[in-house]
Amino acid sequence: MAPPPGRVLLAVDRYDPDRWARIIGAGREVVRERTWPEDPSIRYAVAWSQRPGSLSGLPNLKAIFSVGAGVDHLLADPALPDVPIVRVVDPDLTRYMVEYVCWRVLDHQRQGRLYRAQQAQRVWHEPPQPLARDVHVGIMGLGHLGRAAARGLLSLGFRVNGWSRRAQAIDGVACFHGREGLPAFLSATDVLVVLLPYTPDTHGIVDHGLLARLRRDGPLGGAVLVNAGRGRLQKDADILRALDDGTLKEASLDVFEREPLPADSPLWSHPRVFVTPHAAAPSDPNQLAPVMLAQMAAHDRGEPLVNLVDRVAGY
Ligand code: NDP
Ligand code: OXD
Repeated sequence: MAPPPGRVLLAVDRYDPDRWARIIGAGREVVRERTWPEDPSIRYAVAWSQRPGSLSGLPNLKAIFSVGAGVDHLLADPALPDVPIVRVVDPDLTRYMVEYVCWRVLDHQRQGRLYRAQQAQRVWHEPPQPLARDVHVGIMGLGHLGRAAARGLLSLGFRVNGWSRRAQAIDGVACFHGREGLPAFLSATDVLVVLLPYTPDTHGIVDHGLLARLRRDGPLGGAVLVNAGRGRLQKDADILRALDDGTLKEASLDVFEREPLPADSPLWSHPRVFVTPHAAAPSDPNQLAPVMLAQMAAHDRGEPLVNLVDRVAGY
């Protein structure tokens, strides 16, 4: 008789844990808490921002599945067990991110803020309109999401630059890499789109010094920031300073140093900031949980896991 499939420990504090439990529970027994400390029945964990130590000491744990594309929330746990980590790479999540990036870049290019203000004042005025082909969008992070966003922006006619850790080649994209490639990348960029993972290397990278290197004399009349990567890539106070001293014209921020964004943050009411609540590309258990269950079953049959995290690189 085949052994019963191992149980799944669900350690998710976001994205509606009850829904995750229900959908994963259709394929495997799910536990929200261990029955005893070294519970041998647990074979997989599905996690987002788990309590530190809550996945350690499980003798039969085979892999951890991140509920998100980013895994900084998992790696922050000093007692994270040394098993493979599978992250989300999913066409629907990618599509959401491409939509978010194109929406925000188009809104900045087509002067959405100005028209909203004009409408509020009943002003009928058509300012000069910059062409997409004159706007250079620079994407920090050329992974699954950055590359897809680049293709979306190219299809809208924007010029696209990209920056990554290692050298990359993408048709139609001017690619830069490494710290040495950063100054040239920034000085050729009007709209900076941040799609990096949060790692020790990228911590606080979007600071005033970096923003000051963006092109400010381009067709938008100033530099623009769009961050949908992680909040701790940026320094919120530096963004405010850059907006107020003319370094930045506008920003669209989906992520923040502290989330939820504290009610007293000046970013909420800044007239040139567009805030969304870490909603650029949600992880939907309807799509993602069946894929995780299929990977668990394949792994139980001896097949390799896919979309594994490189723990040394941190993403
Ligand atoms: P990938 O791992 O596929 O790609 C990461 C990219 O970042 C790679 O191009 C990598 O370079 C680059 N990178 C990493 N470290 C550095 C560094 N030190 N210097 C320069 N480049 C670096 O990630 P995804 O594209 O799938 O996702 C990116 C991030 O988006 C996630 O980590 C997550 O934080 C965020 N995210 C946010 C969401 C939201 O709703 N706001 C939803 C989903 C994800 P290289 O190509 O050389 O490896
Ligand atoms: C993710 C996220 O990393 O939702 O997928 O931020």
